[in-house]
Amino acid sequence: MELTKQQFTEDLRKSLTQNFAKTTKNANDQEIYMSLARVIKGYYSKIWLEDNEYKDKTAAKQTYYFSIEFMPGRMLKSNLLNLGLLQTVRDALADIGSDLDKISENEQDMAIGNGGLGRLASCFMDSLASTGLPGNGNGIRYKYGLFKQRIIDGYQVELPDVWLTNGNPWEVRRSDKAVEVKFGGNVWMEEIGHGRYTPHFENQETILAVPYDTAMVGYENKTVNNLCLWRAELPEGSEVIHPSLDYMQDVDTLSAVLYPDDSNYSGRLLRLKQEYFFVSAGLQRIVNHYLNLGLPLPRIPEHVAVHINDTHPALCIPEFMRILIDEHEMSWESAWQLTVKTMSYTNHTIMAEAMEKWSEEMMKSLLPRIYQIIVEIDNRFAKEYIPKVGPSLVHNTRIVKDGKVHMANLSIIGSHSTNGVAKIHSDLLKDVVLHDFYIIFPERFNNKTNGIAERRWIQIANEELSGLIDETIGKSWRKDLNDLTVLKAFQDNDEILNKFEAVKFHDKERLAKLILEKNGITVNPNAIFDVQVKRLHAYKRQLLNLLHIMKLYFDIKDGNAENMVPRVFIFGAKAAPSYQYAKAIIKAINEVANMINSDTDVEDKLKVVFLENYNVSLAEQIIPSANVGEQISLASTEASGTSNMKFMLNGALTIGTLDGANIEIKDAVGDENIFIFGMNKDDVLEYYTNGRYQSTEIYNSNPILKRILNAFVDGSIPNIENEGREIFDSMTVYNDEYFVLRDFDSYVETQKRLEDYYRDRHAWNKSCLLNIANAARFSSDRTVREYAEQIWQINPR
Ligand code: GPV
Repeated sequence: MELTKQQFTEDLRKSLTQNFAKTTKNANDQEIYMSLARVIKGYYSKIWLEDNEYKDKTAAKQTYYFSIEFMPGRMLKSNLLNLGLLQTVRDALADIGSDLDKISENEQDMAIGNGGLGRLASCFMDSLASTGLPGNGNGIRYKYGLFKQRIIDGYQVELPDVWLTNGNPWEVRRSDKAVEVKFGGNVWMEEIGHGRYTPHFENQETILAVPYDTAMVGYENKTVNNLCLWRAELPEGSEVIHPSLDYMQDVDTLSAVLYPDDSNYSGRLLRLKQEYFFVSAGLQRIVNHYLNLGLPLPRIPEHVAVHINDTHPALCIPEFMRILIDEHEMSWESAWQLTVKTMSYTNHTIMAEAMEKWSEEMMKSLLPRIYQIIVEIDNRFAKEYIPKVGPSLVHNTRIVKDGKVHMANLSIIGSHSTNGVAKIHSDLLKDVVLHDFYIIFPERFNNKTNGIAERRWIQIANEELSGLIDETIGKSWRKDLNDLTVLKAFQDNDEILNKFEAVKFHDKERLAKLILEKNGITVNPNAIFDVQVKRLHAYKRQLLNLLHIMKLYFDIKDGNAENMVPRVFIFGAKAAPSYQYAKAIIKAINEVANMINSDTDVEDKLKVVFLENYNVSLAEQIIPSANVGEQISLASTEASGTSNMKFMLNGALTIGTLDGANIEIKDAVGDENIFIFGMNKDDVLEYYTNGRYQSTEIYNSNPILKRILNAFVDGSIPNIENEGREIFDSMTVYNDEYFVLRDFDSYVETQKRLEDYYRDRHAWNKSCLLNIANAARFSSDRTVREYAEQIWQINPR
């Protein structure tokens, strides 16, 4: 939008006076942040209103992306960038003696997600709006987001994330759009003539769902979509005359906390309640809005697409059926057709421990009517498909069996599209994990490789690199990332390559400063910055990284590291609070770090840094300064990964396995510009089928590994008596579930090759440039366009 510095400064002054009775002279940064946010909200609200009117007028089809997690991070700079005001506001603030970056730090990260899945949802929100696609989010407004992590004595300690205390200036509470969601009680069917039945209910618990809307502002266009987050409240009025304390507490806890488990199924009643809560509220709002436009219900799939982000919102399927059948007297057959047409589903993992399977008992008592509908869906599925494909395939794919409701099965059977999040992952779904479904519904399966919102991950996170790209190839890449390919023309231009190297060096200096402030460790910006940032999981193999660090440490101690290129290993990772093993790894990383960083033999050849409380805004500081991104999951376990794409876009080289999107990154950049090691998925599957892996054989025959692993239990690494034993046993007694020892040698060799390559500044810088130049296909703009065309059938404005 058009705005002068003067106009903006005037608006900010007004806002400060109106909201805080302050001036630009005596306001503190928090007050400036709040006032500034309100001014910005004022700017985009006109566009928001206008786009809502446009959407209603045209009734064009819209997508509703249901996700139990979102991770937008900070909104201030993102909104400024997308409105085209970043520079104007930065300059205007500087004029009044303020600094936008400092002001921005007063915004609490909106961290209502765990990791990749939640961040993907937010990248999609940005990309939907920025490509002009009508697509909205639907989720939960958790009072407490993902816990804050402190490291105390090397241990992870969790603190509550109280992000709403100062208020959230971006959200709009819409009490007029509140709906009721009902739980428990008894349900029975009564005949209403002509063989039709209708459900009757008693003793249900009613909870009020109130939506809080947040504008998702598109990049320099007219689109503003909505992120709708639901809060549980006590319904006012007649139904509940004397609410019991228990009931009031129930209501309060429902939307209080995000479950802190990533890629892990918890099975708790409250979680099921959360799932139904935001699903029911979201669908009610959608149907109400649709009917208010005067459109006929049987045509709803022409106007509405509902996306189920992993199985957490899978109850969309029976709930949509309930609304159509019970509330709008539609026949089962018609309702089912509409449901399958409206729904689509993304699977984000093949790991068994993440698969949601709710106990029938729990489902029946918490959601009696929904349970009935699920059983009916299941019976009809069996009846229809046993004659077509035989009893054994149907048994394998049934929704209700062994006393459990299988949510992935429900999602596939009740939707028209099931996609994985990278080629290898989608292939594994078709060929292995969901093979039986693939035989029954081959046309439903497809791939949508993940992507990232380049606006946040380069334009905001790396302004200096963005500026250099502008200078080199012009600014058009900011609108269309494909234009980055123009950079290829400069791959042998040393003058340009040196400029890119200089920017990376500045980024590293900035991170070095942060590391000194936060951890008190001095790191050398000339060292290789080697970064692994992601949730802590055994399958992601942070331990493999740590074992290699120990190898380098012993090399130094043995005097075998004369010519070693100095390295700084940087970690950021949260462990689920109840995930013992992951917490043991965090402790081990921190103790190894202390040991190495305080050893005077090491000098600045090797440093290890664990940055606490990894989150979106910390990622924005870390990723630009990486030389190397670690993507070292066991092949076949990481569905896609998305930090791999962020590193690439910021000119870091990947060291990784043939897993997830690493494979497509390799295809995009070519073998010379990525460091691949370890087993591939077929090697892994082969071990699974022949069952012949013996980690102790490797332990006993590899003296380097033996020495490293022994250091975990013989006191060489101090202060990890219990954790060291747990890790040692996992590698030996428990047979190394994720083949860390099996891939160790290959990893070490590849790290060595990487180090040698780094010495060749021209070759290295060229590879970095080629990573940036080929990053466009990992833009989430590309991803959402594919969803829009191939799954949702929605069009850009
Ligand atoms: I399931 N993922 C996640 O962050 N949380 C989950 O509960 C589940 C999956 C992740 C995958 O692990 C990543 O490989 C993937 O890139 C990401 O989802 C987005 O698709």
